Amino acid sequence: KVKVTIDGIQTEVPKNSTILAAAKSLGINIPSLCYLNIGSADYKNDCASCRICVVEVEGRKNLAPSCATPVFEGMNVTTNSMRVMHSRKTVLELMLSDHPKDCLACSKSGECTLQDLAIQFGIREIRFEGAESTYRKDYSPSIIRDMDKCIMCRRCETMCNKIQTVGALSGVNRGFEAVVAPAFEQDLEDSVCTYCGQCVAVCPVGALSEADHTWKVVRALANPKKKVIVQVAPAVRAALGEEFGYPVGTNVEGEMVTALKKLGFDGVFDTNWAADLTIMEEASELKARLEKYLAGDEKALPILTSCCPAWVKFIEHNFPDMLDVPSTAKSPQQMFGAVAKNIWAKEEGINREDLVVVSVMPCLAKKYEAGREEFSKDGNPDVDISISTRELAKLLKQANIDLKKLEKSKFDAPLGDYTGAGVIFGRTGGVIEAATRTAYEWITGETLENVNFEVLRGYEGCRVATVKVGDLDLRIGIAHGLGEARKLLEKVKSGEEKLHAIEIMACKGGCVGGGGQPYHNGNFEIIKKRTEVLNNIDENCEIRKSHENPYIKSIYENHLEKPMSHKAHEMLHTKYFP
Ligand code: HC1
Ligand code: SF4
Repeated sequence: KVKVTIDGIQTEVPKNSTILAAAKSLGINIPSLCYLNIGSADYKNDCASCRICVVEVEGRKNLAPSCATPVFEGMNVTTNSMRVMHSRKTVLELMLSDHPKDCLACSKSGECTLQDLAIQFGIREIRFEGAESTYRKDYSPSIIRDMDKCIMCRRCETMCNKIQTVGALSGVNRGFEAVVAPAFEQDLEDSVCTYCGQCVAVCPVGALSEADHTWKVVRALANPKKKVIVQVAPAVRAALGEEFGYPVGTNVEGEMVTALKKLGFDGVFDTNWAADLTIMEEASELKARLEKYLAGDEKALPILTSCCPAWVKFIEHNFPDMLDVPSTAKSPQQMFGAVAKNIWAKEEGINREDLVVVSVMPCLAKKYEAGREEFSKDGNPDVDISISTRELAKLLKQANIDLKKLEKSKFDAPLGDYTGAGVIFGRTGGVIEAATRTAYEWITGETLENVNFEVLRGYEGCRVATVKVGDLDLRIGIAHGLGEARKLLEKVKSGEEKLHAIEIMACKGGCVGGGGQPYHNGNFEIIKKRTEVLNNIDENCEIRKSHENPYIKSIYENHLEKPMSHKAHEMLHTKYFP
């Protein structure tokens, strides 16, 4: 520990602390912009490019960026001298000099850190007349890049390169021409981007935002010729409340269902239900591949989960020789769409073309997934429109629907009834835990008494655990965050790690930390609280194994015969493309 004095207050802090962290421990919040720390040293952007967090250090001539300056014994820091405040304000004014002034119409208005700082520092005029850059906007299926708004904070680069190891974004050009872009300034759509949306999640301004589809939903709802139904992903209910002033970690499922009914959807259903269906197919596939493996076909395992579309795009780009490893089961979003359009619509007497399936997802890659060609029939997609948790919040606010004023209600039957196994899909380790609950019973023929596989839980980026299934020690790997996924897959590929089953989610924490969730600004504690919401729902579900879901059973009896049947294959499975 070292003794430091900050704004006249003495304290002791760990040796390697930065001034920013030391000040925070005293309750002094030094304003910052580019800095980002989501709980670990390798999950950090401390390039000190913005210079908003500068402070005075006694004995040092120049102001020091507090995010990147370590403390030393006897250090004396002033965070609020006239010189510091003047410097911060000037830096802000310089940033604003070439920043577009269309704040009113910006996608980030109201949630922009630069705007917040301009308010905090009372900027009333921009003293420096600067030229403004004029990059073309880049529209991809999931993400819009508006680089005129980029302040070169490098958060997206850190996220994409260091944490996700995708390498889709980096700084190109020099001086005024400098911009963060894919290689050769190509469009995101032509790059290796996975649409994980994590760059959007950390962009402090409006340079990166989701492709906003809220008005597509409004138009569909207003069209009297269309029946419009909605499915909501597991993780949405654990975070939507944050946009309406609920404490972080509040389950707003009931209020959310009421809100969606008020918006006018003809059916309010749950992706959790389809997650149960996914488990039926995935657990069957695991069992079948395990049998082959035990009969000597070493290549039959490991099996990889395939419900995360950013992860799927990542393996297609980066491990094209491993495309026989993921389960062929479609994601719950797509299984829901396929069942809704091919079975439910028929039962309800609705033509496929007259049914609009909307999904609310914590994820931006789900927009891209919904648009993949293999998930449509004669040009009509199984899922028509996908919006994020943030977009749903905006839509509800535009429609004067305040979640806090609503009673709870229940999802519509039958595509709304789910088990505890379905809801934990939304957190890291949940998909494989759900699959294990079902596979255990199918492989051993015994009833699983304790469904909580604690060994599969936790927040470590990459973890390996062994689960006893009868005589078999099933070795399971779990990774969240694409960087961790890459490391794990490389070990599997080289033979260093021998696993039977693997779950990969592109975002830290799984879907609860998805790129379409309310901004958490690098605070992993928020992601943990959302995780607890899903675990609590699971704990309180009467049925906690997917194969015991009554409507799942009946859909096989009436339409799909059994998991992995020819019909199930046609409707619920997919292919991957290098
Ligand atoms: Fe997910 Fe999934 S859990 S991918 O994380 O398999 O997005 O929540 O909807 O499809 O169910 C996301 C969440 C979601 C799918 C499910
Ligand atoms: Fe990189 Fe993900 Fe952003 Fe694409 S969406 S640029 S992969 S961080």
